[in-house]
Amino acid sequence: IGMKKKTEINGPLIVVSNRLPFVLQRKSDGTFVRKQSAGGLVTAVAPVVVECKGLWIGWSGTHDLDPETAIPEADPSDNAPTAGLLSKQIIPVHIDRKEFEDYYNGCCNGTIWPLFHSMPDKAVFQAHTWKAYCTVNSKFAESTLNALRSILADLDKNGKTTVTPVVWIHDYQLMVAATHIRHKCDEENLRCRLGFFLHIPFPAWDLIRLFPWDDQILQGMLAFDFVGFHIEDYCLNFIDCCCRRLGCRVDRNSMLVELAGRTIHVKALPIGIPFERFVQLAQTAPEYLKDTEKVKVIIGVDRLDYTKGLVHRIKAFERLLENHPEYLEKVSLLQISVPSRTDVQEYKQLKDEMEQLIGRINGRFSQPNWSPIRYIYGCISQEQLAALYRDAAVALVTPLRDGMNLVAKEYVACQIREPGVLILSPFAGAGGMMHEALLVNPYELDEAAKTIHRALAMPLDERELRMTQLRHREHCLDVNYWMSSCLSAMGALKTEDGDVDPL
Ligand code: GDG
Repeated sequence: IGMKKKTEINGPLIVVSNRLPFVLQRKSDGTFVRKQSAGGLVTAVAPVVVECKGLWIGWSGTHDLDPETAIPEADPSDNAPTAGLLSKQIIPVHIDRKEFEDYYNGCCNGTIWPLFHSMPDKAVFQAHTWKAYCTVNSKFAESTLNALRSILADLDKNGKTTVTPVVWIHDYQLMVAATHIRHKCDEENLRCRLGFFLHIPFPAWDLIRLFPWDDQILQGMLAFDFVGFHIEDYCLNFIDCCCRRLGCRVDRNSMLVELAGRTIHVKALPIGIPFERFVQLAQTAPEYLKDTEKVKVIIGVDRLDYTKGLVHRIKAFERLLENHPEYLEKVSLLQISVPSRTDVQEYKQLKDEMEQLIGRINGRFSQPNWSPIRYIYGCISQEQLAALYRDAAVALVTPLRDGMNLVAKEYVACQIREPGVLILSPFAGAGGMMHEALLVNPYELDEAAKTIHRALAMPLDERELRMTQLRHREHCLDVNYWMSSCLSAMGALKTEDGDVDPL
């Protein structure tokens, strides 16, 4: 442990993401307050933006915000990681309701999300939503350019003419924003380094080619200087697409792509979690599972999303109960499903399907004082989440496809008492690195049921051995490590302290 690189930044950083690191909520008197988001990404990135006096550009989470309205400062009692961000460091992008509907529910979540998760049958291709996607990306680009112009004017005024600002754009909502930024930077001779990180998978060429505007996506991504993905497979898919669709010269070993005389650097940077924060929460959180003595709890925690393999998971658990009646009244599955993208049709259908399926299984197996499945449709506090991770005997993390998956990592971080077992899908990015988990193909229901049985019956020494290794890796490769690796890859770090690569 102790592999953290020093994150001393060599210039201003502009972070751009679909959403700001907090959402704005209107109070009854008409003014707005910040409502914090607890994600690991925000926890890692916000302090760096605070430290380098950088900026964060994103949508505010509301269509009601008037462009003239000032962003509220943090409440003095606020101790969230974003509290240090002054209102002048926050730049909201205004998107009207209809445009947002086409851009976000339409193109981002109705087209790109399913396609990039290799589920093309769920993808809807429509010219007008793609148009909205491009328009909104240009809006983000315009805000970024305005910020960049004023940062550069400031730097130049203070004689810091060699300092180059870094623009770091996140995720699949903003894959073509750099096209416009690059064009204007060339035209106006603005210096900046453009970096991008994709949080979801990048699929193979035979899926990307289904997208009618695939060339524009690839060109958009190649307008960056640096493009990061969670794992090497996604990097290689991307490089392959650039080669086949655009005829770029590529170097797969060094992960370089050439376009119009520029060289784009591609790199795998697997995201981690705030490991120590989860350990701390697990140490202090009270017990919520009163009956852990009698009933072993298997936990599942996911956004309610068809990529997460929830229906397959519930069916595998049913198969376990069919094949192993000895678990009746001894084991229960606690599934927490966070409402997500509730305006999109596929998500409404999934909600109904889950409720029916769980109702049927509970009806089939329940006893007066025991039910096989406890289902929460909602969000719980991070403290409660940590306690549940800590006390669950097994975690089922079985997505059909997932960029990385943080739940697998959070579960092992919280395993500070008698170790449990992580069951993980090889189709999550995390599956390629967390070798000591029990890996199972979620589509194979019998195998999945057998794997749950194996986890429940695993001897303590084997559980300890596996969990120790898993926890060690996640502690080393935590979100701070990821953050400094990204900054370093984008050339934004002042010092590299020569740390050994823990892999
Ligand atoms: C995307 C990619 C990639 C969940 N329920 C509750 C709750 N959560 C938190 C978890 C975890 C996060 O939500 C979910 O993260 P995942 O990584 O599992 O999934 P996505 O939302 O799909 O994230 C994914 C990630 O980006 C990062 O790059 O790993 O592959 O799809 O942190 O803890 N948090 C609280 N209550 C809940 O009920 N407080």
